[in-house]
Amino acid sequence: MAQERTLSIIKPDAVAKNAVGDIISRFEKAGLQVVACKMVSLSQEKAEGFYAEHRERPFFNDLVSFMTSGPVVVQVLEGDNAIAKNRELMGATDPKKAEAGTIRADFATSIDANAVHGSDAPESAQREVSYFFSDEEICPRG
Ligand code: IDP
Repeated sequence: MAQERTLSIIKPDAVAKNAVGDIISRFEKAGLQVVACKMVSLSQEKAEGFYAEHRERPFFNDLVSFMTSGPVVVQVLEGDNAIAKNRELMGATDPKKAEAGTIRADFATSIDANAVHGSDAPESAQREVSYFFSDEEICPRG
């Protein structure tokens, strides 16, 4: 299987619930390695840029307000099939539709306050990782 990197964000609702450790533990137990990690408070501009592809969607302003409502933990996860594995661990966007045992089923409150973000494809993973991290900030574990 392909070694991949993906961007994960633990969103403000999950940080506020003190669920950072529980969520990272799920990544590690599934065989993903954290190769970069930081807590940041996103500016409006940074959040808008990150979600630029959703700019025309009706929920865009609410999404940006939510993502700037408190600190987030941004990480790069590395491992076999990391992009799909992370999406599987996260569960469906709407926690009501997320499979039992997934992060969103266990920690999300609603479709907007849904605990985590994960890149959805190799191209978006590459763009999103470099949106938050320089090469020097990523520490491959081998
Ligand atoms: P994803 O995070 O599962 O990849 P996307 O469709 O890319 O889902 O949407 C990005 C984020 O926008 C979601 O995680 C969620 O926070 C928010 N979002 C998506 N759809 C809705 C909606 O219908 N209402 C409110 N927020 C939404």
